[in-house]
Amino acid sequence: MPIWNPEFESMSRDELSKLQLERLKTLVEHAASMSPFYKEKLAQAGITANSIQSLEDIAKLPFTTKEDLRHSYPWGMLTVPLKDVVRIHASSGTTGKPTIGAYTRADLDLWAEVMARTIYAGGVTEDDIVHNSYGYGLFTGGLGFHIGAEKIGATVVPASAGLTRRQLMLMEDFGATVLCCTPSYSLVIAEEAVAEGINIKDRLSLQVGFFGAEPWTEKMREEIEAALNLKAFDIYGLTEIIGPGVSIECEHHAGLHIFEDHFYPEIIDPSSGEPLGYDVEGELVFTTLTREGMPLIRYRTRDRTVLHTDKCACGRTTVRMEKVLGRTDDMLIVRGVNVFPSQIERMLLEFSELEPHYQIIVDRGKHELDILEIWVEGVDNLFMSVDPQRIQTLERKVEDRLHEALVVHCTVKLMKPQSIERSLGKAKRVIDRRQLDK
Ligand code: DLL
Repeated sequence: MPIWNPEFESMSRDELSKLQLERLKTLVEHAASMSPFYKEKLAQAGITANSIQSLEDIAKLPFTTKEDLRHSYPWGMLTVPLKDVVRIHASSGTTGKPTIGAYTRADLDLWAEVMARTIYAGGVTEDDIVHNSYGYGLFTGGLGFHIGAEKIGATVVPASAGLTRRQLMLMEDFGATVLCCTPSYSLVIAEEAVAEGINIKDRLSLQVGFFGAEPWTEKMREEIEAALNLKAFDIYGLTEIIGPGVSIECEHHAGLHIFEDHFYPEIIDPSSGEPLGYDVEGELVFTTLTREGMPLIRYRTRDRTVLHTDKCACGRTTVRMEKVLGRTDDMLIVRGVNVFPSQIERMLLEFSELEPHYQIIVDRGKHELDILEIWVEGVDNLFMSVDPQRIQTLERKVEDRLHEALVVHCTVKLMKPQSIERSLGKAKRVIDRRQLDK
Protein backbone atom coordinates (compact mmCIF):
# COMPACT_ATOMS: atom_id res chain seq x y z
CA MET A 1 0.00 0.00 0.00
CA PRO A 2 1.30 3.51 -0.70
CA ILE A 3 2.99 5.65 1.95
CA TRP A 4 1.71 9.21 2.58
CA ASN A 5 5.08 10.81 3.25
CA PRO A 6 7.86 8.46 2.06
CA GLU A 7 10.52 11.14 2.63
CA PHE A 8 10.06 10.80 6.38
CA GLU A 9 8.36 7.42 6.81
CA SER A 10 10.96 5.54 4.72
CA MET A 11 14.06 7.61 5.43
CA SER A 12 17.33 5.70 6.02
CA ARG A 13 17.84 5.09 9.74
CA ASP A 14 21.11 7.05 9.66
CA GLU A 15 19.43 10.08 8.18
CA LEU A 16 16.54 9.72 10.61
CA SER A 17 18.93 9.63 13.60
CA LYS A 18 20.63 12.83 12.37
CA LEU A 19 17.26 14.55 12.05
CA GLN A 20 16.17 13.35 15.50
CA LEU A 21 19.39 14.60 17.11
CA GLU A 22 19.05 18.02 15.51
CA ARG A 23 15.43 18.26 16.63
CA LEU A 24 16.23 17.04 20.13
CA LYS A 25 18.86 19.78 20.60
CA THR A 26 16.43 22.43 19.39
CA LEU A 27 13.76 21.07 21.73
CA VAL A 28 16.04 21.21 24.78
CA GLU A 29 17.06 24.76 23.94
CA HIS A 30 13.43 25.82 23.40
CA ALA A 31 12.16 24.10 26.57
CA ALA A 32 14.98 25.49 28.73
CA SER A 33 14.31 29.04 27.61
CA MET A 34 10.52 29.07 27.29
CA SER A 35 9.18 26.75 30.00
CA PRO A 36 9.69 27.61 33.69
CA PHE A 37 9.00 23.93 34.43
CA TYR A 38 11.76 22.61 32.16
CA LYS A 39 14.10 25.49 32.94
CA GLU A 40 14.14 24.36 36.56
CA LYS A 41 14.16 20.62 35.80
CA LEU A 42 16.99 20.84 33.26
CA ALA A 43 19.03 23.17 35.47
CA GLN A 44 18.68 20.74 38.40
CA ALA A 45 19.99 17.94 36.16
CA GLY A 46 22.81 20.23 34.93
CA ILE A 47 21.66 19.91 31.28
CA THR A 48 21.97 22.42 28.47
CA ALA A 49 21.51 21.86 24.73
CA ASN A 50 25.29 21.27 24.58
CA SER A 51 24.93 18.24 26.84
CA ILE A 52 23.21 16.46 23.95
CA GLN A 53 25.91 15.22 21.59
CA SER A 54 24.30 11.93 20.52
CA LEU A 55 20.85 10.37 20.71
CA GLU A 56 22.02 8.16 23.59
CA ASP A 57 22.45 11.36 25.62
CA ILE A 58 18.67 11.54 25.85
CA ALA A 59 19.05 9.23 28.86
CA LYS A 60 20.64 12.18 30.75
CA LEU A 61 17.37 14.12 30.51
CA PRO A 62 14.86 13.97 33.35
CA PHE A 63 11.52 12.22 32.89
CA THR A 64 8.19 14.03 32.74
CA THR A 65 5.27 12.31 34.46
CA LYS A 66 1.51 12.58 34.58
CA GLU A 67 1.91 14.03 38.09
CA ASP A 68 4.07 16.83 36.65
CA LEU A 69 1.26 17.64 34.23
CA ARG A 70 -1.31 17.59 37.04
CA HIS A 71 0.77 19.92 39.17
CA SER A 72 1.15 22.42 36.38
CA TYR A 73 -2.53 22.29 35.36
CA PRO A 74 -3.78 24.08 33.36
CA TRP A 75 -1.13 26.20 31.63
CA GLY A 76 2.14 25.42 33.42
CA MET A 77 3.61 23.28 30.65
CA LEU A 78 3.09 25.80 27.84
CA THR A 79 6.17 27.06 26.01
CA VAL A 80 4.23 29.70 24.05
CA PRO A 81 1.98 32.57 25.19
CA LEU A 82 -1.61 31.40 25.65
CA LYS A 83 -2.70 33.64 22.78
CA ASP A 84 -0.79 31.34 20.39
CA VAL A 85 -2.74 28.29 21.57
CA VAL A 86 -5.68 27.65 19.23
CA ARG A 87 -7.07 24.38 20.63
CA ILE A 88 -7.24 22.45 23.91
CA HIS A 89 -8.00 18.77 24.36
CA ALA A 90 -8.01 16.79 27.58
CA SER A 91 -8.01 13.21 28.72
CA SER A 92 -10.67 12.22 31.17
CA GLY A 93 -8.95 11.39 34.41
CA THR A 94 -11.15 9.18 36.56
CA THR A 95 -10.46 11.43 39.51
CA GLY A 96 -9.40 15.03 39.84
CA LYS A 97 -8.34 17.35 37.08
CA PRO A 98 -7.86 16.16 33.50
CA THR A 99 -4.53 16.13 31.69
CA ILE A 100 -4.53 18.67 28.92
CA GLY A 101 -2.99 18.93 25.47
CA ALA A 102 -2.52 22.43 24.01
CA TYR A 103 -2.09 23.00 20.27
CA THR A 104 -0.74 25.94 18.32
CA ARG A 105 -1.54 26.27 14.61
CA ALA A 106 1.73 24.49 13.82
CA ASP A 107 0.76 21.66 16.20
CA LEU A 108 -2.57 21.24 14.40
CA ASP A 109 -0.70 21.04 11.08
CA LEU A 110 1.55 18.39 12.57
CA TRP A 111 -1.48 16.47 13.85
CA ALA A 112 -3.13 16.59 10.42
CA GLU A 113 0.11 15.30 8.87
CA VAL A 114 0.51 12.30 11.21
CA MET A 115 -3.20 11.46 11.02
CA ALA A 116 -3.07 11.62 7.21
CA ARG A 117 -0.13 9.17 7.34
CA THR A 118 -2.20 6.98 9.66
CA ILE A 119 -5.36 6.81 7.59
CA TYR A 120 -3.46 6.51 4.30
CA ALA A 121 -1.62 3.48 5.72
CA GLY A 122 -4.99 1.72 5.70
CA GLY A 123 -5.46 2.51 2.00
CA VAL A 124 -7.87 5.44 2.48
CA THR A 125 -7.98 8.02 -0.35
CA GLU A 126 -10.09 11.01 -1.39
CA ASP A 127 -12.63 8.54 -2.82
CA ASP A 128 -13.51 7.20 0.62
CA ILE A 129 -16.36 8.03 2.98
CA VAL A 130 -15.01 8.08 6.54
CA HIS A 131 -17.61 7.44 9.24
CA ASN A 132 -16.05 8.83 12.40
CA SER A 133 -17.67 7.46 15.58
CA TYR A 134 -14.94 8.56 17.97
CA GLY A 135 -16.28 11.08 20.46
CA TYR A 136 -15.98 14.74 19.43
CA GLY A 137 -15.14 17.09 22.27
CA LEU A 138 -12.28 17.23 24.70
CA PHE A 139 -11.35 13.64 23.76
CA THR A 140 -8.81 13.66 20.93
CA GLY A 141 -10.35 10.75 18.96
CA GLY A 142 -13.08 12.62 17.08
CA LEU A 143 -11.22 15.74 15.96
CA GLY A 144 -7.96 13.83 15.43
CA PHE A 145 -9.45 11.51 12.82
CA HIS A 146 -11.42 14.39 11.40
CA ILE A 147 -8.37 16.56 10.69
CA GLY A 148 -6.42 13.67 9.10
CA ALA A 149 -9.25 12.43 6.88
CA GLU A 150 -9.90 15.98 5.65
CA LYS A 151 -6.22 16.42 4.82
CA ILE A 152 -6.38 13.32 2.61
CA GLY A 153 -9.49 14.73 0.99
CA ALA A 154 -11.81 11.91 2.03
CA THR A 155 -15.45 12.72 2.84
CA VAL A 156 -15.78 12.82 6.63
CA VAL A 157 -19.03 12.03 8.45
CA PRO A 158 -18.54 13.44 11.97
CA ALA A 159 -21.00 11.06 13.61
CA SER A 160 -19.39 11.03 17.08
CA ALA A 161 -20.38 8.21 19.44
CA GLY A 162 -23.90 7.16 20.45
CA LEU A 163 -27.33 6.71 18.81
CA THR A 164 -26.02 3.50 17.29
CA ARG A 165 -29.11 2.70 15.20
CA ARG A 166 -28.79 6.07 13.51
CA GLN A 167 -25.11 5.46 12.87
CA LEU A 168 -26.00 2.28 10.98
CA MET A 169 -28.54 4.18 8.91
CA LEU A 170 -26.02 6.89 8.02
CA MET A 171 -23.34 4.34 7.18
CA GLU A 172 -25.73 2.56 4.83
CA ASP A 173 -27.19 5.72 3.23
CA PHE A 174 -23.82 7.45 2.71
CA GLY A 175 -21.98 4.28 1.67
CA ALA A 176 -19.31 4.57 4.38
CA THR A 177 -16.15 2.69 3.42
CA VAL A 178 -14.14 3.50 6.57
CA LEU A 179 -15.13 3.22 10.23
CA CYS A 180 -13.24 4.92 13.07
CA CYS A 181 -14.14 4.12 16.71
CA THR A 182 -12.93 2.25 19.77
CA PRO A 183 -12.74 -1.54 19.33
CA SER A 184 -15.40 -2.02 22.00
CA TYR A 185 -17.80 0.41 20.30
CA SER A 186 -17.30 -1.37 16.97
CA LEU A 187 -18.79 -4.47 18.57
CA VAL A 188 -21.72 -2.45 19.87
CA ILE A 189 -22.37 -1.32 16.28
CA ALA A 190 -22.18 -4.94 15.07
CA GLU A 191 -24.61 -6.06 17.79
CA GLU A 192 -27.06 -3.34 16.93
CA ALA A 193 -26.98 -4.44 13.29
CA VAL A 194 -27.89 -7.99 14.33
CA ALA A 195 -30.67 -6.71 16.58
CA GLU A 196 -32.05 -4.60 13.72
CA GLY A 197 -31.82 -7.48 11.25
CA ILE A 198 -29.28 -5.55 9.14
CA ASN A 199 -27.01 -7.87 7.20
CA ILE A 200 -23.72 -5.98 7.28
CA LYS A 201 -22.25 -7.82 4.30
CA ASP A 202 -25.20 -6.91 2.08
CA ARG A 203 -26.05 -3.44 3.30
CA LEU A 204 -22.81 -1.76 4.40
CA SER A 205 -19.75 -1.06 2.24
CA LEU A 206 -17.09 -0.88 4.96
CA GLN A 207 -13.57 -1.81 3.83
CA VAL A 208 -11.34 -0.74 6.71
CA GLY A 209 -11.62 0.34 10.32
CA PHE A 210 -9.23 2.20 12.62
CA PHE A 211 -9.60 1.07 16.20
CA GLY A 212 -7.70 2.34 19.20
CA ALA A 213 -7.77 4.32 22.46
CA GLU A 214 -7.90 1.09 24.51
CA PRO A 215 -6.06 -2.24 24.51
CA TRP A 216 -7.44 -5.02 22.30
CA THR A 217 -6.10 -8.45 21.44
CA GLU A 218 -5.54 -10.28 18.15
CA LYS A 219 -8.56 -12.43 19.00
CA MET A 220 -10.64 -9.28 19.29
CA ARG A 221 -9.39 -8.26 15.84
CA GLU A 222 -10.73 -11.54 14.40
CA GLU A 223 -14.09 -10.91 16.07
CA ILE A 224 -14.33 -7.36 14.73
CA GLU A 225 -13.21 -8.24 11.19
CA ALA A 226 -15.76 -11.06 11.00
CA ALA A 227 -18.61 -9.05 12.54
CA LEU A 228 -18.12 -5.90 10.45
CA ASN A 229 -16.66 -7.42 7.27
CA LEU A 230 -13.66 -5.07 7.15
CA LYS A 231 -9.88 -4.99 7.71
CA ALA A 232 -9.12 -3.74 11.21
CA PHE A 233 -6.09 -1.52 11.93
CA ASP A 234 -4.78 -0.72 15.39
CA ILE A 235 -4.01 2.94 16.08
CA TYR A 236 -2.25 4.27 19.15
CA GLY A 237 -1.81 7.67 20.72
CA LEU A 238 -2.32 9.75 23.83
CA THR A 239 -3.53 13.28 24.54
CA GLU A 240 -0.29 14.41 26.12
CA ILE A 241 1.79 13.58 23.03
CA ILE A 242 -0.74 14.65 20.36
CA GLY A 243 -3.80 12.34 20.50
CA PRO A 244 -4.24 9.55 17.94
CA GLY A 245 -1.47 9.59 15.32
CA VAL A 246 1.54 8.51 17.36
CA SER A 247 1.75 5.11 15.68
CA ILE A 248 -0.17 2.97 13.21
CA GLU A 249 -0.19 -0.54 11.79
CA CYS A 250 0.57 -1.03 8.11
CA GLU A 251 -1.09 -3.74 6.03
CA HIS A 252 1.35 -6.37 7.38
CA HIS A 253 0.08 -6.01 10.95
CA ALA A 254 3.62 -6.45 12.25
CA GLY A 255 3.41 -3.92 15.05
CA LEU A 256 2.64 -0.21 14.96
CA HIS A 257 5.00 2.14 13.10
CA ILE A 258 5.89 5.12 15.29
CA PHE A 259 6.17 8.49 13.56
CA GLU A 260 9.69 8.81 14.88
CA ASP A 261 10.58 12.01 13.11
CA HIS A 262 8.15 13.68 15.55
CA PHE A 263 7.87 11.35 18.55
CA TYR A 264 11.10 9.80 19.85
CA PRO A 265 10.37 6.50 21.63
CA GLU A 266 12.29 4.70 24.39
CA ILE A 267 11.57 1.64 26.50
CA ILE A 268 12.53 1.83 30.16
CA ASP A 269 12.35 -0.38 33.20
CA PRO A 270 9.30 1.04 35.02
CA SER A 271 10.86 0.51 38.45
CA SER A 272 14.42 1.76 37.94
CA GLY A 273 13.87 4.10 34.98
CA GLU A 274 16.87 2.50 33.19
CA PRO A 275 16.65 2.45 29.36
CA LEU A 276 16.15 -1.13 28.12
CA GLY A 277 16.63 -0.70 24.37
CA TYR A 278 14.93 -2.70 21.65
CA ASP A 279 13.24 -6.14 21.76
CA VAL A 280 12.66 -5.99 25.53
CA GLU A 281 9.31 -5.34 27.21
CA GLY A 282 9.02 -2.26 29.38
CA GLU A 283 7.34 1.13 29.74
CA LEU A 284 7.04 3.31 26.67
CA VAL A 285 8.46 6.84 26.95
CA PHE A 286 8.10 9.60 24.34
CA THR A 287 9.89 12.86 23.64
CA THR A 288 7.95 15.15 21.31
CA LEU A 289 10.60 16.42 18.90
CA THR A 290 8.53 19.03 17.08
CA ARG A 291 5.59 20.05 19.24
CA GLU A 292 5.43 23.82 19.64
CA GLY A 293 2.81 24.68 22.28
CA MET A 294 3.38 21.96 24.87
CA PRO A 295 6.45 19.85 24.11
CA LEU A 296 7.25 17.00 26.48
CA ILE A 297 10.63 15.53 27.31
CA ARG A 298 10.79 11.81 28.13
CA TYR A 299 7.11 11.52 29.00
CA ARG A 300 6.30 8.28 30.82
CA THR A 301 3.18 6.86 29.16
CA ARG A 302 2.73 3.94 31.61
CA ASP A 303 1.93 1.78 28.56
CA ARG A 304 3.80 -1.53 28.32
CA THR A 305 5.16 -2.70 24.98
CA VAL A 306 8.27 -3.80 23.04
CA LEU A 307 10.04 -1.85 20.27
CA HIS A 308 11.50 -3.51 17.17
CA THR A 309 13.81 -2.08 14.53
CA ASP A 310 13.95 -4.94 12.01
CA LYS A 311 12.81 -3.98 8.52
CA CYS A 312 9.13 -4.09 7.67
CA ALA A 313 7.98 -5.40 4.28
CA CYS A 314 5.89 -2.23 3.75
CA GLY A 315 9.01 -0.11 3.16
CA ARG A 316 8.66 2.10 6.22
CA THR A 317 11.91 2.28 8.18
CA THR A 318 10.48 3.52 11.46
CA VAL A 319 10.57 1.63 14.74
CA ARG A 320 7.53 -0.55 15.42
CA MET A 321 5.88 -1.02 18.79
CA GLU A 322 4.01 -4.21 19.59
CA LYS A 323 0.32 -3.90 20.32
CA VAL A 324 0.07 -2.32 23.80
CA LEU A 325 0.28 -5.16 26.32
CA GLY A 326 -1.40 -3.17 29.08
CA ARG A 327 -0.40 -0.38 31.39
CA THR A 328 2.15 -0.40 34.17
CA ASP A 329 -0.71 0.71 36.40
CA ASP A 330 -3.42 -1.70 35.18
CA MET A 331 -1.66 -4.76 36.49
CA LEU A 332 -3.83 -6.24 39.20
CA ILE A 333 -2.20 -7.89 42.14
CA VAL A 334 -4.55 -10.60 43.29
CA ARG A 335 -3.40 -12.56 46.31
CA GLY A 336 0.16 -11.54 45.49
CA VAL A 337 -0.05 -12.73 41.88
CA ASN A 338 0.27 -10.34 38.93
CA VAL A 339 -2.75 -10.47 36.65
CA PHE A 340 -3.09 -8.49 33.42
CA PRO A 341 -6.56 -7.84 31.96
CA SER A 342 -5.22 -8.51 28.42
CA GLN A 343 -4.26 -12.07 29.47
CA ILE A 344 -7.83 -12.67 30.60
CA GLU A 345 -9.28 -11.31 27.35
CA ARG A 346 -7.04 -13.56 25.27
CA MET A 347 -8.19 -16.64 27.12
CA LEU A 348 -11.89 -15.81 27.19
CA LEU A 349 -11.91 -15.35 23.43
CA GLU A 350 -10.49 -18.85 22.95
CA PHE A 351 -14.01 -20.10 23.75
CA SER A 352 -16.43 -19.90 20.83
CA GLU A 353 -19.36 -20.00 23.30
CA LEU A 354 -18.28 -16.64 24.80
CA GLU A 355 -18.84 -13.13 23.52
CA PRO A 356 -16.15 -10.40 23.73
CA HIS A 357 -18.06 -8.54 26.43
CA TYR A 358 -16.62 -9.04 29.88
CA GLN A 359 -15.74 -7.38 33.16
CA ILE A 360 -13.15 -8.24 35.75
CA ILE A 361 -14.23 -7.70 39.34
CA VAL A 362 -11.74 -7.72 42.17
CA ASP A 363 -13.03 -7.56 45.70
CA ARG A 364 -12.01 -8.41 49.21
CA GLY A 365 -13.67 -11.42 50.82
CA LYS A 366 -13.50 -13.16 54.16
CA HIS A 367 -10.24 -12.70 56.09
CA GLU A 368 -9.35 -9.83 53.74
CA LEU A 369 -8.51 -12.30 50.95
CA ASP A 370 -8.74 -11.00 47.39
CA ILE A 371 -11.48 -12.42 45.21
CA LEU A 372 -11.28 -12.40 41.41
CA GLU A 373 -14.52 -12.75 39.49
CA ILE A 374 -14.94 -12.67 35.72
CA TRP A 375 -18.30 -11.79 34.26
CA VAL A 376 -18.59 -12.71 30.61
CA GLU A 377 -21.49 -12.90 28.21
CA GLY A 378 -22.29 -16.22 26.55
CA VAL A 379 -23.66 -16.61 23.03
CA ASP A 380 -27.44 -16.52 22.72
CA ASN A 381 -28.13 -20.23 22.15
CA LEU A 382 -26.28 -21.18 25.33
CA PHE A 383 -29.23 -19.92 27.35
CA MET A 384 -31.79 -21.73 25.19
CA SER A 385 -30.25 -25.10 25.91
CA VAL A 386 -32.46 -27.69 27.59
CA ASP A 387 -29.49 -29.01 29.55
CA PRO A 388 -29.41 -27.07 32.88
CA GLN A 389 -25.83 -28.16 33.51
CA ARG A 390 -24.49 -26.68 30.28
CA ILE A 391 -23.78 -23.25 31.71
CA GLN A 392 -22.16 -24.51 34.88
CA THR A 393 -20.01 -26.96 32.95
CA LEU A 394 -18.80 -24.19 30.71
CA GLU A 395 -18.16 -21.88 33.68
CA ARG A 396 -15.96 -24.54 35.30
CA LYS A 397 -14.12 -25.15 32.01
CA VAL A 398 -13.32 -21.44 31.64
CA GLU A 399 -12.28 -21.22 35.29
CA ASP A 400 -9.87 -24.13 34.79
CA ARG A 401 -8.38 -22.50 31.72
CA LEU A 402 -7.92 -19.19 33.54
CA HIS A 403 -6.49 -20.87 36.62
CA GLU A 404 -3.95 -22.75 34.50
CA ALA A 405 -2.70 -19.51 32.94
CA LEU A 406 -3.08 -17.00 35.79
CA VAL A 407 -2.12 -19.32 38.63
CA VAL A 408 -4.72 -17.64 40.76
CA HIS A 409 -8.22 -18.98 41.24
CA CYS A 410 -11.16 -17.04 39.89
CA THR A 411 -14.91 -17.48 39.62
CA VAL A 412 -16.47 -17.19 36.19
CA LYS A 413 -20.08 -16.01 35.87
CA LEU A 414 -21.72 -16.51 32.50
CA MET A 415 -24.09 -13.70 31.72
CA LYS A 416 -26.93 -13.40 29.23
CA PRO A 417 -26.26 -11.38 26.07
CA GLN A 418 -26.51 -7.60 26.60
CA SER A 419 -26.23 -7.78 30.37
CA ILE A 420 -22.80 -6.15 30.61
CA GLU A 421 -22.88 -2.40 30.20
CA ARG A 422 -21.80 -1.19 26.75
CA SER A 423 -19.54 1.79 26.25
CA LEU A 424 -19.60 4.45 23.56
CA GLY A 425 -15.88 5.06 24.01
CA LYS A 426 -13.31 3.24 26.12
CA ALA A 427 -14.77 0.13 27.75
CA LYS A 428 -14.54 -0.19 31.53
CA ARG A 429 -13.14 -3.69 31.92
CA VAL A 430 -11.88 -3.70 35.49
CA ILE A 431 -13.82 -2.88 38.63
CA ASP A 432 -11.48 -2.98 41.59
CA ARG A 433 -13.69 -2.69 44.63
CA ARG A 434 -10.70 -2.90 46.93
CA GLN A 435 -9.70 0.59 45.75
CA LEU A 436 -13.18 1.93 46.42
CA ASP A 437 -12.73 1.11 50.10
CA LYS A 438 -9.42 2.99 50.37
O1 DLL B 1 -7.01 7.45 23.61
C1 DLL B 1 -6.04 8.85 21.88
C2 DLL B 1 -6.59 7.97 20.84
C3 DLL B 1 -7.81 8.25 20.29
C4 DLL B 1 -5.85 6.88 20.39
C5 DLL B 1 -8.32 7.43 19.27
C6 DLL B 1 -6.35 6.07 19.39
C7 DLL B 1 -7.57 6.35 18.84
P1 DLL B 1 -6.13 9.28 25.80
O2 DLL B 1 -7.57 9.38 26.06
O3 DLL B 1 -5.21 10.31 26.34
O4 DLL B 1 -5.86 9.33 24.24
O5 DLL B 1 -5.66 7.86 26.28
C8 DLL B 1 -4.35 7.42 26.03
O6 DLL B 1 -5.11 5.13 25.91
O7 DLL B 1 -1.84 5.86 27.12
C9 DLL B 1 -3.11 3.95 26.25
O8 DLL B 1 -3.11 3.49 27.58
C10 DLL B 1 -4.51 3.86 25.69
N1 DLL B 1 -4.46 3.59 24.24
C11 DLL B 1 -4.56 4.46 23.22
N2 DLL B 1 -4.50 3.80 22.04
C12 DLL B 1 -4.34 2.48 22.33
C13 DLL B 1 -4.19 1.29 21.57
C14 DLL B 1 -6.37 8.44 23.31
N3 DLL B 1 -4.24 1.28 20.25
C15 DLL B 1 -4.18 6.01 26.55
N4 DLL B 1 -4.00 0.14 22.24
C16 DLL B 1 -2.83 5.44 26.20
C17 DLL B 1 -3.96 0.11 23.59
C18 DLL B 1 -4.30 2.36 23.74
N5 DLL B 1 -4.12 1.18 24.35
